[in-house]
Amino acid sequence: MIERLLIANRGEIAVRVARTAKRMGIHVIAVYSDTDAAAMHVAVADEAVRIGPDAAAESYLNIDAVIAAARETRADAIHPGYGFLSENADFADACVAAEIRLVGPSADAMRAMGDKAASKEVMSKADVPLVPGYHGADQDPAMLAKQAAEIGFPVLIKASAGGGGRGMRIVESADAFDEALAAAQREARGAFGNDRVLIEKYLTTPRHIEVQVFGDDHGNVVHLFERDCSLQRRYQKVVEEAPAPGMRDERRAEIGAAAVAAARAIDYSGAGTVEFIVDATTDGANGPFYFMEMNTRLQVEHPVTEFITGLDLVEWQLLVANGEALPLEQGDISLKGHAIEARLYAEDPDRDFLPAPGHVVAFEVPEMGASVRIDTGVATGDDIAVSYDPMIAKVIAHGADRDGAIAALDGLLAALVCAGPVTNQAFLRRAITHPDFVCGAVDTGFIDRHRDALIPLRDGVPDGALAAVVARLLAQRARQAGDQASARGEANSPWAASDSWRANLQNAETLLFRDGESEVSVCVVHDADRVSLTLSGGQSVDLETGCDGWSAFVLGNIYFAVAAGSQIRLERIVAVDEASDRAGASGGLNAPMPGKVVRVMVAADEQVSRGQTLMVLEAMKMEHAITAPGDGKVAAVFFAEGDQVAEGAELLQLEPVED
Ligand code: MV4
Repeated sequence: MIERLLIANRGEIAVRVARTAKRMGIHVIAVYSDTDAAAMHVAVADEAVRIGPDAAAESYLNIDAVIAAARETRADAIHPGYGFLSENADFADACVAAEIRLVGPSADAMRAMGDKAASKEVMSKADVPLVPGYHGADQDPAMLAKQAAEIGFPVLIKASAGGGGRGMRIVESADAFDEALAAAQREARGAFGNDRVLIEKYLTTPRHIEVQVFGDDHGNVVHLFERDCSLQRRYQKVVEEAPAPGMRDERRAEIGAAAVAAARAIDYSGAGTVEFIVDATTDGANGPFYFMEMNTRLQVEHPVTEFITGLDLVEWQLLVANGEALPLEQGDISLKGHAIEARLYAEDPDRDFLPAPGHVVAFEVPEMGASVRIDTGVATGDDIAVSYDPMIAKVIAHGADRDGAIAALDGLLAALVCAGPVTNQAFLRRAITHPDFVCGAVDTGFIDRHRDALIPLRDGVPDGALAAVVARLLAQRARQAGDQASARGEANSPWAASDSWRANLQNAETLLFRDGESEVSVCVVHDADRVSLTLSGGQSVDLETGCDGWSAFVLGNIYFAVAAGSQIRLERIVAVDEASDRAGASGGLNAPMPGKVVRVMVAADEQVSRGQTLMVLEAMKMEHAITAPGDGKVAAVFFAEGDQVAEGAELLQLEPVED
């Protein structure tokens, strides 16, 4: 019986695995890199071990460090989660050598499925359908060209060792073949150190449909139905659902049986996923299906399967690792309702979904219920690190039917507050409410095809967002004024009153913000009993009633307005006269962007004058000076030269000069 489980992972999956393990009475051991020392996955564990610095190669991918941590903590099993070491056969061997159970399949099963051409050979022998193609060892270019012609154009050349679209080339006609082959081989050699390729008939409208399978060490194999993961960008999934929209029960039974045959062909034990590609040209999810690859681990999107089956897949993994038989037979497993998962990423849809790591200023999760679930390893105040995957959370909803699931997921995405990093939150809402998604017309081209509708250009800053930002700014000033007053022992002074934040009450003040490339100005008008804004369009907005559902968060001089899953980032442009207006500079100075500290020019207790350069950051190959906003004294310096800093990180603390 597993009593002490080490989880060799981080983030939401480590938190997820810990939840079930603890419920089963298992002692949970976390591992962490330096940057993760205070992460949620460490906090939820019973015990935690540092395994190395931030670089994954030196921590979460370091087999020796993980095994040493397991030995040191007397773990009797290791759960690898997904990614990192989860499909690493050498790691599986190392676990065997250390006499620690790995919650996962054998090293042999991992090796059998690790190479695309080899895995297709195994599946072909087991009568699992394959895309018409060639996956032999003979790589003579003339022979490959002949194979392509026999298959019929268009064909797809794929790297045998590949993944993630690298080393892949579509070839439309015979005369383009030789050049495409050379390019695919070059790319494969560079990416995988192996230039072997396979050639397949190219499907122009494919769906990615995968089947969850489970095996045990007693010869039982079952499937837990399929998931449709067709919504992808950069060959990475963003929305996954179960069951596949429009798939008929008969086809469901066929694809499930094919997946079970695939797992049996390699004596599979534990949780696995058999990926198929479905030709959705004429009959949607019911088109012909072909084996693509098998993933020998638990997958990111397992929660949708848990929702429709009512099962806990991590519990099943732990039971199988204990040597027990699967808890249910195929006939006892039934499908209920529909579930959809959306992956919330720190990435910028406007920049082709480039990762956008940053500081999480606010992460507020709505109340969970029986049909909604958010899996995350992130909390307010965390940084989405550059070193790892930028996924923030998985947002999942279950409904009696697909429409119910869409409505519940959209409501959940609208209620979730995530301020700070640029995210795909608004994009996700648009994707799952797009008419084509709602009617089940999904395929792998969905996001590209609907790019304009899913990623619209924003036209200015909504009045409500601006009102929320100004309200936040005024509240902050009032609090600071109050703090200064109470520090002077003047609890009831006018400084403490929020409606008169300055002794010399100004009737009107212009605030300036940067919104991307453009500037936004707003005039704040203080009347006797109310504050209103005059916007650049001339319209007047009452500060108290005009926020229109927006709320705002602040980090240094950057304001984040959020409403219903959308976020607007405004950078305050502080006029020089306000800085000199203050008695002195005081408070924190924050990094305006993620970067590296290249120079630290002051030390604690040093007197500084307004405009003096205190620190130099390097970001995106450019240097940015951090200067003193006024005369003061350095209270603390939080970083040294060479340190990496997250956006918004407090760099130095200044205090006013004593009179
Ligand atoms: C294909 C295909 C069309 N025809 N194979 C992309 C990544 C790799 N895992 C398999 N991929 C594809 N293989 C044939 N014969 C189209 C894709 C493909 C794709 C597949 C699943 C999900 C998203 C995709 C996006 C573009 C292309």
